[in-house]
Parts: sequence; structure tokens; C-alpha cells
Amino acid sequence: MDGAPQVPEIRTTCAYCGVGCGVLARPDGAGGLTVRGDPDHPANRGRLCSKGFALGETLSLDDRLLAPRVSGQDTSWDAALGLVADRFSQTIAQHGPDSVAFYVSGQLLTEDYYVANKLMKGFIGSANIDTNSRLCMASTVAGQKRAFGTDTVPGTYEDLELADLVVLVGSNLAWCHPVLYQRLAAAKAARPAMKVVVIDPRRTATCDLADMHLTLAPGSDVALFNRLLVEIHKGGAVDADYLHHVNGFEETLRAAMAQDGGATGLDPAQVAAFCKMWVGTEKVVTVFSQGVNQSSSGTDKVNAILNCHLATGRIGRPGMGPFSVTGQPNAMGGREVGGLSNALACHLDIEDAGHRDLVRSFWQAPTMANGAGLKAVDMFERVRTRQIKALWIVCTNPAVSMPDADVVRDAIAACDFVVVSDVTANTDTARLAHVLLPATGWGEKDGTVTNSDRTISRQRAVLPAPGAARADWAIICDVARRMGFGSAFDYASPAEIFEEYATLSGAAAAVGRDFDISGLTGLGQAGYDALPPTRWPVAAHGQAERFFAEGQFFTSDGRARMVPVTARAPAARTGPRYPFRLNTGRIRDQWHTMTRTAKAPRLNQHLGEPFLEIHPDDATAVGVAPATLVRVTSPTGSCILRALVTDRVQPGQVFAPMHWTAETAPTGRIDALVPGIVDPLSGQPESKAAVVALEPYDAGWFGFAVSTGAMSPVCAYWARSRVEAGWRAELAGQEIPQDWEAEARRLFAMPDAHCQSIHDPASGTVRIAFLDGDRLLAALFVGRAPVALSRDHLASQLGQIAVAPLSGRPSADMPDPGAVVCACLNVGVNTIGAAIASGQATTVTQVGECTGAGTNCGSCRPEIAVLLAKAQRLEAAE
Ligand SMILES: Nc1nc2c(c(=O)[nH]1)N[C@H]1C(S)=C(S)[C@@H](COP(=O)(O)OP(=O)(O)OC[C@H]3O[C@@H](n4cnc5c(=O)[nH]c(N)nc54)[C@H](O)[C@@H]3O)O[C@H]1N2
Ligand SMILES: Nc1nc2c(c(=O)[nH]1)N[C@H]1C(S)=C(S)[C@@H](COP(=O)(O)OP(=O)(O)OC[C@H]3O[C@@H](n4cnc5c(=O)[nH]c(N)nc54)[C@H](O)[C@@H]3O)O[C@H]1N2
Ligand code: SF4
Ligand SMILES: [Mo]
Repeated sequence: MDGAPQVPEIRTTCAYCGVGCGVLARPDGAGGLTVRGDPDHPANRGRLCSKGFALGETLSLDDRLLAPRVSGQDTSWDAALGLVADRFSQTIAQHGPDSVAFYVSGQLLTEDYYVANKLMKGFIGSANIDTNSRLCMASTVAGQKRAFGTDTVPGTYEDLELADLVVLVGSNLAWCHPVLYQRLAAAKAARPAMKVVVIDPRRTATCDLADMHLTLAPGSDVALFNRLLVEIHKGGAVDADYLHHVNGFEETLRAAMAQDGGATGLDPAQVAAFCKMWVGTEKVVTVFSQGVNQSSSGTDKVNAILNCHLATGRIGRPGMGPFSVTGQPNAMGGREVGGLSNALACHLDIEDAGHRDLVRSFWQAPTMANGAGLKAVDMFERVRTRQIKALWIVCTNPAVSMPDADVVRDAIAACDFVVVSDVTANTDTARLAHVLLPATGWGEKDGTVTNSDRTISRQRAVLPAPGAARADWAIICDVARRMGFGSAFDYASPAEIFEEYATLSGAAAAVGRDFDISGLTGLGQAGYDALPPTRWPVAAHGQAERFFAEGQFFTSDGRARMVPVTARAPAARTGPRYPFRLNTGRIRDQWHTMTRTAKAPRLNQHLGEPFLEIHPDDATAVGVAPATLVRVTSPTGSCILRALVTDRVQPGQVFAPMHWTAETAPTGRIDALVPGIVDPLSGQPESKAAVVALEPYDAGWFGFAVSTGAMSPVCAYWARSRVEAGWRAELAGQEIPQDWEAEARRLFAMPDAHCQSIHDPASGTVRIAFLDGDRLLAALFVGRAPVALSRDHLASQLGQIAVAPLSGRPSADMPDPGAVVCACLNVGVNTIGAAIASGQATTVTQVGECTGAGTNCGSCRPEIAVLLAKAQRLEAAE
């Protein structure tokens, strides 16, 4: 404490998931921020998860894009924007409006999204603007529109706490919506009668909270919920009064009854127990996420769930309802603003001529798109076939995250003109751009986002824009002006854009749409700046909490639609050539393609390299030993991943995370394996059910390296991540280099550093350390088998006076904390194990009291519970 007056904390909203936690951020005076959870935000009431907690550590400018670049050369905004506008205008003039496209993101703010849509749909005259939400929420959008007439999430977060039964379908809430999971866990702890069911082919950290876990066959959710509908009928839980608000009950029930009972692969007794619980519990919330959406039957899965809530009238009342949790911070806002190629702003319908006219006249649009545009997979296919000749990618990394990612990457590389707006130039997509535009990122930009429960929150600038970076909305409006649409894009601030948007929502509400924030017009700059978290609808007169308790759907007759659905297996079929089903998803401490989370060393400690979860029986059958490497091949591509042998996955199924890229682990780009197969209604890719073949990757050597400087590996397998004082990398290759010291000098770019080494030709082990005096600069450990050493210990020695750097272990007087479990307080598995073994800690809370683990954000509490359970099982077996 130096007594200097502290700058005030600024209220903002987390950059990551759709929980939408409020954050209090304060500049630390050194370019960074300190953050804490906002105790007054209704989403989190002060909580944050490991990613939110580390936000302040992701803001360094070392890898930021700080100036516009054309063909790799820094240039002025004037030159870059002039070029973008000219090339888009010329392409449109020569080849028509559908020869250009924008691909945007649920991480844009609502105001950015609004102007991008206005430009494409109202002024360029094409609807070729789609968003990464196509890979994320499109099936929910399509399913809710079919059932409700609009894309409405009826409930609120409180409903999860008020429910007597919460069913989590295809959602790893513990890792992907950690603060909502914490709220649920706290509610269950306070009211143990509350039941939680997890429906997921894989055992996840979320299952820790579950009273029941249904490991259904991949893709079989429709079959399960159809079964439930039949039991709802048989059990007398159909709400005849509510059915006055619903069409289609009879046909839907008939379709459900017609189906084969065995499709889920589950024990019938367990299915019966689940149905009994659901049927017998009035206050039930069914939460669903990517296990539902990312499927070739995703829309049907959504409707199968909605059908059960509509039949029972368990919707829109406290503690009841279907609840789609959104992924990105503004996934919901993007849907509201019409970010998808088949939508219009304010939940208006682009296929409805009346709605198009309304928006045309409101925007005074010269060339309004006259129907839906291309969905993401089709859009990149048109890029590949060169029908799209100019592409602008904003705030997303499709060369990594799109299915068939190698083909998408090559299509972008071959496109005539590619513009990428990003915060960094070091992404697989940005490397392919002709023009790179530096955007301001979280902490620097201003606008609004909407979270999963319809709460609109402000993101506020806390730091100045670095270098020449500018806000996305400003960049887009500048291009629009240069294309000749000046007066329609003449906004001075996000507040002015919001004002226009809120006004349009009033007009949309007047033609019967749900999305109404007309009560937020007339805020002015001061009111916008002060806007507290606000749940829509906010009509000019009054606000409603929930939708549909009294019916009143947004269909032509005001009634909901139950939709007859029939189960379909995933589109790609396993067979002799590709016998395994590949499931993909997320890990706790990384965000998507890792451009931000990987900057925080502590977030890299939890799981530091790409891996494949494989069942022990399959690992034995395929000949893959734990911690070795496995080659995964699909009809579209190939990866090399670390084998994580575990019975968390079922035999015949494997799971891999989606996060690694050519920047971090080039053989870990998992979307290279995923085919571009989509749901026919939503166009959402089936990211969770590829088919693959497995074989051991026959490495001649395995290595582990740490360095104070960046490393440039050239071997067949590598994965790198940041640590506190530099970098660490896992390495492997087939050819064994002749001269390991020369190899190490090249890897570390340390031609002259002092070297210590041990070589044991008999065992094939090599240990090399580079030192500056006694300080460790870099070290490389190599062996014929995966290198066993204390990785975190070695990384912690970087830049320090190293004691026996070639031992690879802490000395006897220095305990090894082991792999990190608690990323917030940096507590390792060995520290937790010691507390448990000492008998001092027999509960998760006591582990926290002894070691600190799990006491900050709580995201690791499920893992601590697993360690405790394991220790207790060992004890019981003794
Ligand atoms: N840590 C972290 N959190 C995140 C993100 C992140 O990158 N990192 N991303 C955010 C985003 S954008 C999103 S969309 C959300 C996603 O949040 P989630 O949907 O919870 O996450 P996923 O891991 O993609 O998938 C959820 C689960 O679906 C299961 N699943 C696979 N196939 C099936 C099936 O056929 N049926 C059922 N019932 N389940 C199946 C998988 O085994 C997996 O456990 O997370 C958000 N939060
Ligand atoms: N196999 C498989 N693939 C998947 C999924 C899966 O479960 N499995 N999930 C899918 C889902 S649900 C999603 S949401 C996608 C996510 O995939 P992406 O959207 O491709 O992933 P991100 O890494 O979030 O990309 C965001 C990019 O925007 C940049 N950025 C950050 N802030 C800003 C900003 O303010 N302005 C601008 N202009 N740029 C910024 C970041 O540096 C980064 O390059 O992946 C999808 N792909
Ligand atoms: S749960 Fe975590 S990642 Fe999601 S909004 Fe809250 S702090 Fe951010
Ligand atoms: Mo997502």
C-alpha cells in the first residue's frame, strides 16, 4: 500500500461464457486490470470462475495487433479501409451482392452486430452474413421458432434454483457455465431433496452433482424424450388446460409411441426411473446445450424437449421450463439482433415480406436482401468454389472452429480478398488475411451483451485502446461510409446505435414480436452508460419476467406447436474402416481457440496439451498405452493426440477438446476430423459425432522442454503453452536426431548459451539445460517413452537459480505440488492428496480449509470431490 488514491472500480461484464457474470475491474496502473465478481450483478452475485478470475492476466499487448496491415505491412486506417471498401464495392458491382460475405461472431457486442447486419442486409443487399452462432445455437433457434413462433428463452436462472428436478442434457455445466453450476450446486446443498440428472454419453465433471447419469448412445436424445412424452401421457401428467394453448399434441404423441424403444442404448429400468422422476416432479427445468444443438438432428432434439414441457404446461412458471444455455457472451444478443443469415433484427423474420418491409422502411434501406442468405457451412463452400470473392471475418477463427477445418482453411487461403478483424494477428485465420484490422478487445470496448436468461448488461471500457486499435462497430461503419452509405452509418457512439435498435424493437413488438426493449429508448449517453443489468422484454410500459405461463405464443394463432419427431442416428456411420465415434467439446480453463485464455499461465496448468479420452478396453485393443500418442484419422483429416485412458468415455467412443490450433499444437486441430454434415433445418454442424480410426503413433522419441523464450519446434508432434516465466512444450518425433545439443540450441534459439547435459545412449535418455550463470534459461528432456518428470517444478525453475536442473524433480526438502487442480490459488494434486492422506480433510470444504483449493471460484470442486472419493475407495479396499 503506497497510499496513492486508487482509481475507482468499473462495472463491466465477463468476456467469456453466456452466464454473463458482472465484473468489477480496476486498472492496475501497469496496463493490466484487477478483477472481482460484481456482488450486485444478478447473474453471479460476486462469483467468478477460473476464466473470469484470470481476465486481468490476458490483456498484455505482446501479441496484440496494433495497426492495420495490408499484405503483411503495417499501414494507415485510411489506406486499409479505403482498400476494403473499394474491393467490396468493385466485387459487388461486377458479380452482384451475393459474391461477398461477412462471417461474424457471438462475441461481438450487440451494437457491432447491429451495424454489420444493417450494412449487409439493408445496404449491400445480400443476406450473406452468418455467425459462429451457427455452430453453436442455430438448432435451438430453429427449434424454439418452430414451437413458440419466436426464438424465446422462457425462463430465468432463478428457475434452476427453484426447481425440484434439474435435467442437464448435453451440457457440461461445471466446466462451461461454471458460475451457473455453482448456483445450482449451492441450491442443491441448501435443499438436498432437489434432484439433478445428467444426460451425456460421457462422464463429465458435471456428473459429480448428479443423482442420476444417463450415458445415452450418441445422438439418441430424441428417442429418450419421445419415451418421456409417452410416459407423461401414461402417467397422467398431460395438462389438458394448457393444451388449449398448444397445437399438435395427438400427432406428436403418436410419433413418439411409434418409435423403437431400444435406440438410446440405456438400461430400460434406468430410463423408467428417469421418466418417473420427470413425470412426478412438477417443478422441472430441462437445461440443454451443445450435446443437443451440435447434431444432425439438433432441431428435433430441441423440439423433443420442448414437447415434454408443452404437454405438461411446465413452462414459464417459477422453477419450470426448458432452458437453453448460451455459449458466448453475446450469443443471445446476436440472435436478438438478427445475426444469423436467416434472421432479421429484433426477432423479425427475413422470410416474411411484411417484416422485410418494416425493416426496409425503418432503415431507409436502398437494397434490402429479399430472403435468407448462406449458412456458415454453405458459405465456406461458396468460398471454396470461388463464388464468394470477398470475405470479411470478424471476431472468430473459422480456420480452426469450422467443421472440415483443413478444407475451410484452404478455401480462405485461396479466396480473392479476405479481411480479418481481430485483436491478434497470431491466429490460423488471421494468417490468411489480405487485410488485417486491429480491433479493441474486452476491457477496451463499450456496448451491450445479452446472457442466457435475457439479461442485457453493459461491457464498459476500462483501458484505453492500444495502438491504432478501434472498436468493431466503428470499423464497420467506416467501411459503410466509404461504400457510399454515409448517412445511415453516421453514429457517434454505441449509445446511438443502441437507441436506433431499441426503437426498431418497438416497431417489431407492434407487429407481434417478443423482443421488445422499447422501454430503453431515450436513455441518452448518460443513461446508456449507467444502464444496470436489465432483463428483456422492457416494453414502453412494463416488464415481464417469464414467457408463456398463460400461453400467448408468437405464432399466427397464438398457440404453441408440439412437433412430431422421430429419432435419427448421427449421420456419419461407424464401420470397419472408422470404428470409433468422436465426440468433441471443451475443457475447464480454455476458451475456444485459446487466443486469450492461453495468455494466462495459470489457465494452461489444468490441461496443457490436446488429448483423446479413450476407454481402457479400446486402448488395449488398439495398442495405445496411457500417455503415449495416438493417431486419429477420419474421412476428412488426421490428428495426433495424447492418449488419456479413462472409463469416463464409453467403449467405442472417444472424446477430444476443440481448443488447439496451428499456433499451439498443429496436430491437435480437431475440426480437421469433423465432417461438414449439418442439421437440415438449422444448418448447424454435427460437431459431436464424427467417425474415426485409431492407431498408436509410433514415436521414436518423446520430449518435454521449457524455455524463457518462445520455442519453434519442427518435430512431428508438439504442443506449447505459456508458463509464468516463459514457455513449455511437449514434443515427439520419429527420426532420432544425431546431435541433441544442436537440436536443442535450434529449438531454443540459444546458439551460445552455457550447456549442461546428460546422455544415456543405452536408455535413449537425454537431458540438456542451458544456463546463464546459475539461472536456468531452458531445458530439454528426451526419452524413448513419454518423459516422466515434474513438469510444473521444472517450469517453475525457469529464470531462477536452478538446483540440479537435470534431475527433473524438486529436491527432497521441496515438496512437489503436482499437476494443478485449483488454477486460482495454484494448488496441485499432491498438495491436496497430502491433506487428504493426513486425515485432516474428509470433505471438499475441509480440503479448502487446509490447502485453499476450491475456495475462490469453485470450478475445481468437482475434481477435489473425485480425489476424495478415490482416496476413500482406496481406504475401503485396504
Ligand atoms: N471452459 C469453457 N467454457 C465455455 C466455452 C469454452 O470454450 N471453454 N465455450 C462456451 C461456448 S461458446 C459454448 S457453446 C458452451 C458449450 O457448453 P457445453 O455444451 O456444456 O459444452 P461441450 O463440451 O461442447 O458439450 C457438452 C456435452 O455434450 C455431450 N454430448 C456429446 N454428444 C451428445 C449427445 O448425443 N447427447 C447428449 N445429451 N450429450 C452429448 C458431450 O459429451 C459434452 O460433455 O460453453 C461455453 N463455455
Ligand atoms: N469440433 C468442435 N468444433 C466447434 C465446437 C465444438 O464443440 N466442437 N464448438 C463450436 C462453437 S459452439 C463455437 S461458439 C465456436 C467458437 O469458435 P471461434 O469463434 O472460432 O473461437 P474463438 O477462439 O472464440 O474466436 C474468436 C476470435 O475473435 C478474436 N477476438 C476476441 N475479441 C475480439 C473483439 O472484440 N473483436 C474482434 N474483432 N476480435 C476479437 C479472438 O482473438 C479470436 O481469434 O467453435 C465451434 N466449433
Ligand atoms: S461463468 Fe466464468 S466464464 Fe462464464 S461469465 Fe461467469 S466468470 Fe465469465
Ligand atoms: Mo458456442
